[in-house]
Amino acid sequence: TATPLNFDPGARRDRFPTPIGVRHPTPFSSSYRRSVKILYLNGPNLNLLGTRQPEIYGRTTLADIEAHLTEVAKQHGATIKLRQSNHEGDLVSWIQEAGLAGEPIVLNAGAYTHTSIAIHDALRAAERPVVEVHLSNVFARESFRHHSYVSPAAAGVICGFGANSYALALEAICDLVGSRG
Ligand code: CA2
Repeated sequence: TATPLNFDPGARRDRFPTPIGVRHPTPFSSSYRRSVKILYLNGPNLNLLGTRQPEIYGRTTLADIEAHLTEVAKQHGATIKLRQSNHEGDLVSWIQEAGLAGEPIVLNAGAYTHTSIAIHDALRAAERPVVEVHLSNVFARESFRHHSYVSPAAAGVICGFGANSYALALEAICDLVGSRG
């Protein structure tokens, strides 16, 4: 029977030689599973969360969200890194870094969701699992929020559940990358 071209069981072993007498973990053994790092990226104005417009975005701050996600991620055998920037280029650079590091991405690009071809291109180039999140239900708001440049490059979208959208996205991305603790 033919071996798939992309299947190379010796590849890890060659790069990380196993000392004699030590059983090397295989993709099928429990000790092989490394903790997945999930990158949470947040776009413009999301640093204001919890301090302005609570009727739309709630009273939870980004720091509160980060603390909660850190705890929940542990139960999934994952870790999270949360970043926020008001600058489009920062988000593009962080997406590129995630691509190189092999990190899955949860992205709330804020208003750039509706405008940024640069973020769309970066997500496509990164070739990583992406879950798009929004605090508000963008489809129940102005029509200019109904189009997303992120969605076509994402596995799925979660919106409208306030801060809980971020926790639901953690479930979704862990499911996508097979991290179950
Ligand atoms: O609902 C979301 O998560 C949004 O991504 C939030 C963006 C908006 O442009 C998107 O259409 C939907 C706006 C983020 C602004 O965040 C603020 C938070 C608190 C106070 C003021 C702004």
